[in-house]
Amino acid sequence: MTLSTIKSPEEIRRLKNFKRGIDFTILIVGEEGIGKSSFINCLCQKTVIPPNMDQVNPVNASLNSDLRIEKIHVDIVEENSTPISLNLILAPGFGENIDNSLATAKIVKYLELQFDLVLKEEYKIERNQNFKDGRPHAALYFIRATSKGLRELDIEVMKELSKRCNLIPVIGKADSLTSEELVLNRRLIFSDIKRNDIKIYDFGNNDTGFEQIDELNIFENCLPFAVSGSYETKQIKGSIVHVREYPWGTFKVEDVKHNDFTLLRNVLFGSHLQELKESTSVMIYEKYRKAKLRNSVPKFANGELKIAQSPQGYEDPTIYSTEMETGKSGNELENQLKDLMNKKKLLETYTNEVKLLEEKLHIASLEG
Ligand SMILES: Nc1nc2c(ncn2[C@@H]2O[C@H](COP(=O)(O)OP(=O)(O)OP(=O)(O)O)[C@@H](O)[C@H]2O)c(=O)[nH]1
Ligand SMILES: [Mg+2]
Repeated sequence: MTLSTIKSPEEIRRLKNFKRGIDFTILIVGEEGIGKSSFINCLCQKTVIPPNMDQVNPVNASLNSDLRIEKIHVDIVEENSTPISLNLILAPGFGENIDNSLATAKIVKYLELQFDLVLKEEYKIERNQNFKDGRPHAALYFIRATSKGLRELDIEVMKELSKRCNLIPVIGKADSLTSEELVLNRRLIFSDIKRNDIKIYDFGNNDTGFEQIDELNIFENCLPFAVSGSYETKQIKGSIVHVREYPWGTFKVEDVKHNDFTLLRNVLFGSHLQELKESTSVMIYEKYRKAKLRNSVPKFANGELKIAQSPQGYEDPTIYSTEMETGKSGNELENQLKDLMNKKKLLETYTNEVKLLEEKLHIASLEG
């Protein structure tokens, strides 16, 4: 091997990353017909969900009722960039009932289950090499622009999502709004978000390189992102773009002057990808883990071993049920603690014996 054939560390790192790809998971929630599938199609730059099809095959459908959780895997491979192994989590059936509180609860249950599975994995001595981390790194919530701000359902689900995900609010079908209507809707939705104390993802709290070009206030003016999607493509100036044709002209999905689609895509797949992943494991999951352990770590009350059943701050214990609490892991933890207490008692006995011997020695030395 000659010196010229040895790759630089940076090159090796890049090649390794390229081979492995970056895992990224997005949860997409929104009422029926708001443009989710069309948006996903543009986001992935390929037909992921065929047009006029409600959804693709329910792979790994985990909840069987009006609201289902479906997962789609897509490899995003683009020239000169690390491939993204993208997992999309969809919730078809959301918002279609009169009482949608159950739908929100089901999404919450699914998200908490993903946290619990990670927590359970962390507890293991022998980790599962093929464990798939299902925690979404971003949750896109599609809002219908009604010129009245958020609806009760939007508030309810956004509140719950924001506790468990990096929530990014999105206004769907942006092309159907005039610029004045968009400004009004953005203002109303944003003030409802603030008034209801919904914690959306904080774009200002990161080092993404955006500061250098003073584009941070882009996010302030663009929240919620107003996006459009389409299945129709057209060749314009040598490149294929997604379009929506109107009598007044052609609306181009990828055109930054027409809507925020490209900005949002860049945020998800570029500028904020790592930050969204870090924030998920360092902030969101950590908060959940602490709350969960604080309540499930065995406590001794009157000499009795007790294990609390539901995590504080993550309400609704009725929908909360995991193996961690009910099954093997709880018992394992209990046994470990009993073992620890026995050892502690033994240590106390030895310490007392040593103390006694020391005292005897001291007395003997005085007498002698
Ligand atoms: N004007 C406009 N129409 C859109 C846009 N995106 C989708 N549509 C249309 O809205 C209808 C529903 O679009 P979908 O993308 O299937 O919406 P969806 O949210 O996936 O719908 P469900 O899967 O049924 O919940 C279709 O007729 C689309 O052509 C958009 O950005 N602007
Ligand atoms: Mg759809």
